[in-house]
Amino acid sequence: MRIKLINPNTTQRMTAAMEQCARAVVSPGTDVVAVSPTMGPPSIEGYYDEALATPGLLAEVEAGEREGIDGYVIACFGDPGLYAARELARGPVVGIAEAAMHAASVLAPGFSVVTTLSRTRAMAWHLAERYGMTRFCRNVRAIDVAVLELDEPGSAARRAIVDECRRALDEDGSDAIVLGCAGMTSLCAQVEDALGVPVVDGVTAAVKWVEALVALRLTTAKRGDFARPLAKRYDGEFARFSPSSPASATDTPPPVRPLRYG
Ligand code: 2AL
Repeated sequence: MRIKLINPNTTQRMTAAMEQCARAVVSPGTDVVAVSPTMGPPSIEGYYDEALATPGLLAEVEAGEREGIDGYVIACFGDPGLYAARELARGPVVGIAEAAMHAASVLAPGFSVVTTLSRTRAMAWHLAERYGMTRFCRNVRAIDVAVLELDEPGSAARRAIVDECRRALDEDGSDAIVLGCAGMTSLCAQVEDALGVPVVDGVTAAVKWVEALVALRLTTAKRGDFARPLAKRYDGEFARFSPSSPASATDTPPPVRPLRYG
């Protein structure tokens, strides 16, 4: 199977780091294709960044449908464009915040999210509400390190994350941590070793979830809210995003694949 991991920001080194972590967790026979759009913000740190990252992300999903991709991961903690991507995709689409929060909710009675900038804390709370996770999400904390500073040489990010996680465990009544940025993926194992509690990275959690759904031959429902967008002509620079007619090849049902275990 082929899973497309889309980093909706344009920073290739982040995409490459995520690809490495994703490839380390998938089963033999699963290929992870990691991409970032050619247009959009280099990091996503607010609603405006999210909005302008979304067209490039959706173009990658539409291209994936032509490439025969089986499922998608949206690898940014705001899960930008998640529902729009589901309208385009035949296979499952999972966001990393969605995957990480759901995973943490079965590992511990309560978790804290530790994210990058304070300004994105409310975004994470909105996602917890959207996913029915407020029962489990005890707090959303920020280290106030910008996304692109996380992996800078000599960055104090790992130390800042561990310190904030310790405060979360002491003060929030949480027993697990959700890492609140795709740029934290490669730090996950070190943070978990330092803390001794479950630390969930959404990139790897989402990749394994998509892999499981595809192995179960489950696809995105094409009745109702996630049906293909209605065909119409968009104006101006968005003309190339105009949804095609519902009778297009992308609406033919997926081929039935045999169930495969192992
Ligand atoms: C993110 C993320 O995961 N990638 C990005 O560019 N911004 N989210 C965040 N809260 O820092």
